[in-house]
Amino acid sequence: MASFSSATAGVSLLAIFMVLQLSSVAMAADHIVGGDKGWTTNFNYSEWAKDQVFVVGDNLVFNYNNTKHNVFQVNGTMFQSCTIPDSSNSNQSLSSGHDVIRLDTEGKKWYICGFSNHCRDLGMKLSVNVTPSAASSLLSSASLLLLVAAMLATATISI
Ligand SMILES: [Cu+2]
Repeated sequence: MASFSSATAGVSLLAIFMVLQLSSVAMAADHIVGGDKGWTTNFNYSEWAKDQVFVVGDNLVFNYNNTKHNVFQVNGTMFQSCTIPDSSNSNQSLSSGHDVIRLDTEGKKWYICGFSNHCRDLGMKLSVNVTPSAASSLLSSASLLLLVAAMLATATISI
């Protein structure tokens, strides 16, 4: 009976540990676009993005002077050619100066500044590749480990 309760305690502890680890992994990261420089002219955003891992659930944070810049999410073709979306379609433009964009889906996303030649000539274009959440794959490996732990516990009890 004593070995049963200690095994149960061991499995419970393991389960708690797994849940804690899972929640830290699942926590969304904020990516401050351009770091301290923010969203501005003459900054290499492809260099900046290259060193980051963007995961579904993370946020992109655009900090900028909203009298000089804004943020448009565009498609790949518009990104390449720096085509600014029709200004009558104003709901596509973000202009608060502190915009937080949640990366809800995986795949490529493109952002440009809609002010004059900022995208075309001054480098205000950002492309990110969003990868699937790590939590879902980790969850299955965690439950597998729990299963193994439960089996070991059962084996201990039967001895
Ligand atoms: Cu701009």
